[in-house]
Amino acid sequence: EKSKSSAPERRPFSRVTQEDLAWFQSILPGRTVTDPDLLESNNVDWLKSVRGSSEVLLRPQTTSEVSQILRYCNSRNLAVNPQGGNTGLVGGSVPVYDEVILSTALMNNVLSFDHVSGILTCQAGCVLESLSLYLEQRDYIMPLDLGAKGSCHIGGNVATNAGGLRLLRYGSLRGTVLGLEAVLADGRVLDCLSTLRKDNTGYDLKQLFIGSEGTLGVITAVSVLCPRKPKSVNVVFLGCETFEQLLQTFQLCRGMLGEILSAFEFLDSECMRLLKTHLRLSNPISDCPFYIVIETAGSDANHDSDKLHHFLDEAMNTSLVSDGTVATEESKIQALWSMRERVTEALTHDGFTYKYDISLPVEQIYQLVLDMRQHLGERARSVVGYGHVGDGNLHLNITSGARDPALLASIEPFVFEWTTRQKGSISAEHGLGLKKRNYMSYSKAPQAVALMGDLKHMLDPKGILNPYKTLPDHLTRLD
Ligand code: FAD
Ligand code: 2HG
Ligand code: ZN
Repeated sequence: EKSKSSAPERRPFSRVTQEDLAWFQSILPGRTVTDPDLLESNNVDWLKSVRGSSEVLLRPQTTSEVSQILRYCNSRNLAVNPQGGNTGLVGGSVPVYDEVILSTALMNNVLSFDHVSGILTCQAGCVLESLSLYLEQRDYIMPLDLGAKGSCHIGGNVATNAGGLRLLRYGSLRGTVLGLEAVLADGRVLDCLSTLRKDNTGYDLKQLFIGSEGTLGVITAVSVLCPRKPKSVNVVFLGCETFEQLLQTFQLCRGMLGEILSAFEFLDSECMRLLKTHLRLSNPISDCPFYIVIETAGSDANHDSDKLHHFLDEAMNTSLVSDGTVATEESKIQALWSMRERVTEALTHDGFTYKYDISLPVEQIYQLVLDMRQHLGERARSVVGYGHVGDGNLHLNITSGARDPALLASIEPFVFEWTTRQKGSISAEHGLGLKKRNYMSYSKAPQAVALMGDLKHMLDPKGILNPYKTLPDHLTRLD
C-alpha cells in the first residue's frame, strides 16, 4: 500500500511542447535550460529523497518575466514548481512529475537599503549569506540565520517562513518581513512591498504568502527589517547530565543574560557521535548526554562578558552544567556553531533519514526522543534529538540502513499522534511540502484546513502552482 506521504497520481496538466519551449526561449533567451545534465540538480532535493522529471528550467531576472511566465503557464495549464536554493527538507522545492521549474537564482539584486531604519529591500533570489555579508559591511545583520545560509534564498526563506538559529532573539519572519511582492498564478503582480513598521490598512495580505511554500504565488521581492550588528558576540558550548538540568540552565540563562541572549540550542550525545563518526569533528568539551550552544549578542563587550561569566559561575556552582568552553574570537565561534549547524549534514552520512520537526511545550521536547527510542528499539540505526530549545522546537531524526517501509509504519503515525496529544505542531519550521502534506490535520482544525483549500482555489483555480505540495490530497479540486 502507498504511504500517505508518497506522491499522488499526476494531475491532468498539459505537457511541455516544442512550441512552449520556443515561447520560453523567446522571452528568456539563454535562460531556458533543457539540458538534462544541467537540470539534474534542480530535479533532486537536498536530501536526495525526491526526484522529479522536469524537462525545463526557467531562470527569470525580473518580476515582469515571472509574470509573463505564469500568465503563459496558467493559460496553457502547465504546472510550475517555484524553486529557490533547493535546501528545503520536506520535498517541496523540486518537481514531482514534469512541472516547469521556475528558479529565482538570477533574481539576486539588492534593491535598496535604508541606513537609518535598517530596512533592506531585495529580489527573492538573493542568497541569505550574501545578504548577511552585504549588511555586515553596513553595520547591520539579517534577522535570521540557518545552516543552509550559503545556498538558501531569501525568497525561499520567506516562502517557508524559516526559523533558524536567531528566532529566539529577533522573532519570526512574520514580524521582520515588512513587505513583499508576489506574482499570482495568472500573472497578476501583487505589490505589497511596503517598508513601513506599522500599516493597519485592511488585511495583511503578505502573511498569506509567508510560509505558503510556493502554492499561492511566486515571491519576487521582499523588504526585511534588519537589526544592528552587535558589537560583541560570545558563544558558549556547555555539557549537561540530564535534560532537566538543560531546561534549568535555559531558565537561569534567560534570567541572568536577559536582553543579550541571542540563541539557546541543543544537541544530544547521539548527535555528537554522528559528528565525530561522519564529519571527524571533535567534541570541544568532555563527553556528556546533552550539549548546549548559547550565543550572546550585545553592544558592550565588558558588560556582556561580566554577565556571561556570572551566569557560567552560577551554572557551574549549582552543578547544572558539568563542563563548558567560551569563544569570543570569530574562528572559535564558528567552530562551536558548526557542532550544532552540521548535525543535519552528519545525518546524511548515517543512512536513510526520517525527519521530524516538532513544536512542543519546551518541557516536553526530549520526552519524544526517549519514547521513540523505546518504541523502535533495535530497528532504527540512530534516533537523535537536537534543535531550538528556546523556541520549543525539536528536530527528531531517525536513520536506517536503507528506506524501510516497516520502520516508517512504526514511526508514523506514532510521532504525529504523540505530538497532537501534547498540542504540538507536526511542522515547526520546515513546512509540509510533499512529505507532510497529508498530516496537516494533526495540527489544524478541519475548518482551518478547508479554508486553506478555499484560499488556494481562489488564488490558483487551476492548481498550477507547486501541485502535490502543502495541502492534503483530499483538498484538490480543479476548475
Ligand atoms: P527551496 O528549498 O528552493 O524551496 C522551499 C519551498 O519554498 C518550496 O516549496 C518552494 O517551492 C518554495 N519557494 C522557494 N522560493 C520561492 C519563491 N521565491 N516564491 C514562492 N515559493 C518559493 N529551515 C529552518 O526553518 N530552520 C533551520 O534552522 C534550517 N536549517 C537548515 C539547515 C540545512 C543544512 C538545510 C539543508 C536546511 C535547513 N532548513 C532550515 C530548511 C531550508 O533551508 C529552509 O526551508 C529554507 O528557508 C529554504 O530556502 P530555499 O531558498 O532553499 O528554498
Ligand atoms: C536545523 O535546525 C535545521 O539544524 C535542520 O532546521 C533540522 O535536519 C533537521 O532535522
Ligand atoms: Zn531547525
